[in-house]
Amino acid sequence: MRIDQSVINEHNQQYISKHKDEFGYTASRINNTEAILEKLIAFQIAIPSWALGTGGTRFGRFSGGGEPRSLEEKIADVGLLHALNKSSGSISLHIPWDIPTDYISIKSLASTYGISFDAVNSNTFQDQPQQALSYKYGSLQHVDKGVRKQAIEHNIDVIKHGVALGSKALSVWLSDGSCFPGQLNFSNAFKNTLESLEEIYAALPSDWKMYIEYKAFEPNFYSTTVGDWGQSYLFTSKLGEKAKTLVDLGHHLPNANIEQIVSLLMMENKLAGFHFNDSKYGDDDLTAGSINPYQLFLIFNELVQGMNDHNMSHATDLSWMIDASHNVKDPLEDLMQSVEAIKIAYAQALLIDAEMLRSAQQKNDVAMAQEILQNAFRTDVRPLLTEARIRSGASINPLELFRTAKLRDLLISERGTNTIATGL
Ligand code: RM4
Ligand code: MN
Ligand code: MN
Repeated sequence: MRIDQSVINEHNQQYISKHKDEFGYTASRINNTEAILEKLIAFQIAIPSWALGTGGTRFGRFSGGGEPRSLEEKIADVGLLHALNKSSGSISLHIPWDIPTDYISIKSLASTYGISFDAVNSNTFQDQPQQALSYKYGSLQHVDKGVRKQAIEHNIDVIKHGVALGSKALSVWLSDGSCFPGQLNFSNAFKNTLESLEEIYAALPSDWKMYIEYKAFEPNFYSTTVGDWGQSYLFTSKLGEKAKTLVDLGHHLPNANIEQIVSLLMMENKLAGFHFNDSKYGDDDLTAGSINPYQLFLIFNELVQGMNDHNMSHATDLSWMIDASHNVKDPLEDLMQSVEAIKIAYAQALLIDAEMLRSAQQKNDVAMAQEILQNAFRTDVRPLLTEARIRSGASINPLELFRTAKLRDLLISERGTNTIATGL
C-alpha cells in the first residue's frame, strides 16, 4: 500500500498556520535553526525487518492484524513509514527470517519507496529446519568445530545476500554463553569465538564493516560470551579496523552509564552505532525514549560531541537503527514514536553550546554544567522536527495522519487479520 503525496499535503494544509506560529517562536529562541534543520533532514534511522509485526513474550502474543506477510510487504511498511516521516529510509534484514530470492526485483521495489538496505544480520541463535547441527550450546564459541564451521558459513552467506542488496555491514549478535557454572570454559569460548569471527572478517568486502553487538544476558543466564562492551571491544580491537562495537540500549545491566560507554568507544574510534529502544528492567525492547528520555538525550550529547571532535558526518558515519518489539501497540505507530523520540534527543543535543559546557567543566562549575544540559533537554524542539518534515515532503503529524487516513484498516483489508510477520 502506498500513500499518495496529495493526502499528505492536504493533511499538512490543515495544520500549517498553527505550525508556523510554533516554529516561529522556537526559531526565535535559538541561534542555529537552519543548521539544525539541515541535520535533522539528513538524519535517517533504519527499520529492522523483524519489528514490523506484533512482538510477544514467552507468555503470549496478541496480533493486531494486517502484519506484512512477506519481505515485499515489509518493504511496503517501511516505505509507508518513510513517506510519513522521511526519516526511515532504510531496512535492515535478518537472515534467514527474511531471505531475498530475486535481488533485482527486491532492490527495485525498495527504490520505488526511496528505501535502501542497511546492515544485514545473521542468526545463529535459533536452529533452522534443514540445519545439520544444533546451536543449543552456542555457535561461534562451540566446542565442536563442525558447529563453528556451520555458523561461520552462515555468516558468510549473509554477507553475500548483503552484497547483492547493497548493504555495507554485517551485524553479529551471538546468544553464545552458558546457563550454569561449570558448563563453559570461558577463555576457550572466547578464543573459539575470536577464531570464528576472524574467518568471517576475512570474508568481508573491503568497503564493509562488521558490528559486534554485546548483551549482558538472555537467552543464556549465567554467562554470555559477548556480554558487555569490554568483551565486544576486545573482539573488535583484535579483529581490525572494519570491526566495531554495536550498542543496543537494552543490552546492559541495570543502571549502566551508557553515555560513558559511548564516549569511550568514540574516543577509540570503535563505535559502530546503535540499536535504539528503551527499557525498565532488561532487554525490554520498548519504544525509544518511552521510559528514560533524559538518558537518550545524554547519549546524544556524547554522540554529537564525539562526532564533532572526530569530524564525522552525523548522518552517515555511524549506524542508526531501531531494535524494538511491539507487544501492545500498532508496530507502525510504535516505530513512528521511536523515530520521533530519537530525533528529539538528537535535536536537543544539537542545542548544547559545547564551548560553554567545556568551560564549565574546566572551571569545575558543576551547577552550570547541569544548567547547560538541562536547558537544552527542556527545550521543546518538536516544531523543529515538524519543520524538517515539512521541508522534506513528509507529514506534519505522521501518527495522526496514520490514524485519520485509517492506514491500518487498509492494511488489514489488503492482508487480512490473521497474518504473522516473521521475526521475534
Ligand atoms: C537480540 C539483539 C539482536 C537482534 C535479536 C533479534 O536481543 O538485540 O540485535 O537481532 O535480538
Ligand atoms: Mn539489537
Ligand atoms: Mn536485544
